[in-house]
Order: sequence, then C-alpha cells, then structure tokens
Amino acid sequence: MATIAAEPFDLDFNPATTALVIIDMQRDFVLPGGFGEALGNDTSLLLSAVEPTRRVLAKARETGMFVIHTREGHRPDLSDCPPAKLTRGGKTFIGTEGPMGRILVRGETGHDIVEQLYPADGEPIIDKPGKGSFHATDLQQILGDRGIKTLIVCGVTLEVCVHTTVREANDRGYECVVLSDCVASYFPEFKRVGLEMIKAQGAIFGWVSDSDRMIAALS
Ligand code: TIU
Repeated sequence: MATIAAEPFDLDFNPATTALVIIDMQRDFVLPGGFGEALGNDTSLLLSAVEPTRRVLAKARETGMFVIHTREGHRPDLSDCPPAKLTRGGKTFIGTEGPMGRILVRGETGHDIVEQLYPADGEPIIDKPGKGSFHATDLQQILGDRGIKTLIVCGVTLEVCVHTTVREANDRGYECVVLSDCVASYFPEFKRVGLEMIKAQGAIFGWVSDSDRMIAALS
C-alpha cells in the first residue's frame, strides 16, 4: 500500500490496483491550429500541464503502474459525432481542415498525443467521441479486467473532459485523485474553481494532489 498526500485528506491506495489516466493531451487542444484555438482559446495556457505530467508518467512507468491515455475525436466520416456537437451556434470546426489536419478526426496529426507524453507500447489508448472517457468506450472493461480501484488523473481541460471523466468514474466506484499541476484550463478561474469542486464536501467526487506528492507517494 501507499499513501498520497492530498486534499481534503490523504488517500491510501494500492499501486497495483491504480491506473494513471492521462486525458486528451492532444495537439488539437494544447497547440495552436487545432480545436482549442478554433474555439477562440489561448492554447498556451494548457502547455503548463505537460512537463509535470511527463514527470508523473516517467515515475509511473518506472514503478510499473498501469497507464492509460485518452483522445477525444471522431471517425473520418463523422458518423459518431452527434449533430448537436458538430454544429454549435451555427459554427462547425470538427472535421474541417486545419494546419494539423482535420480537426478532432482520428488519424490526423492534430488528433494525436503530444510527443512528450506519447503512449508507450502496452499503454492502452481510449478513443472517445465525448467528453467523458467512459461514454461509448471500453474503458470500464479494461479497468475492471485489471482490478483497478484508484485513478490518478492528469490532462485537459480540467472543467470539461477531466471533470466529466472523474464524475463518471466516481459514479462507477473508482477513487480519483486529480493532480493540480498536471491539469489545465483555457480559463484560470475555471481551473481554480474546478479543483475546489472536486474536493469539496469531504471529497464529494475526488481528491486533489499534485505531481510532487504523487511522485513522493511512489518513491
Ligand atoms: N473545449 C474544452 O475545454 N475541452 C474540450 O473540448 N475537450 C476536452 O476537454 N478534452
């Protein structure tokens, strides 16, 4: 067993039944020219999460922790993209051509994970059409088969795909620890409040810690 220092209180976990889940660290969100920028966001705000996540990923790999990556995106024919997601407020970005290929389309350069965090052999990649990582994916099957009970969560954006995934996971019985410097938002205020929401009311749907405390827990 190990213990991670966290808020609102420290959490005991078994590294053998814990997975590091890295959510949507894709060029389309963290680099200019993709989905994030098309929506009017400053993508540079997301880059701060890459290096702390890289350090946690290195430690997880060193200790043999199970690692899972997710990517938000759609089939090239967009048949898995709900019309209500495809066109918002009369605007369409998903599937259109950009400097990194078709936005949020599987197989395109922008859809893939940034080099610093690129999945290693044996680390499953969950391709998801929605914001949550459980919706319309086999994530629950993969976690269940390995007896996973605790999720250490990194990724972008905190208030969208990270929150949705952690809420889905909490409802499925997983204990989730979100690492504050390994997540980011286009809106600093949303990151601050989003982290508060997770750990409020005695860890209402998760815990909050950070990369240093996670690495210390595994050392
Ligand atoms: N726009 C935004 O903040 N996020 C997303 O659309 N997807 C994820 O969070 N991955």
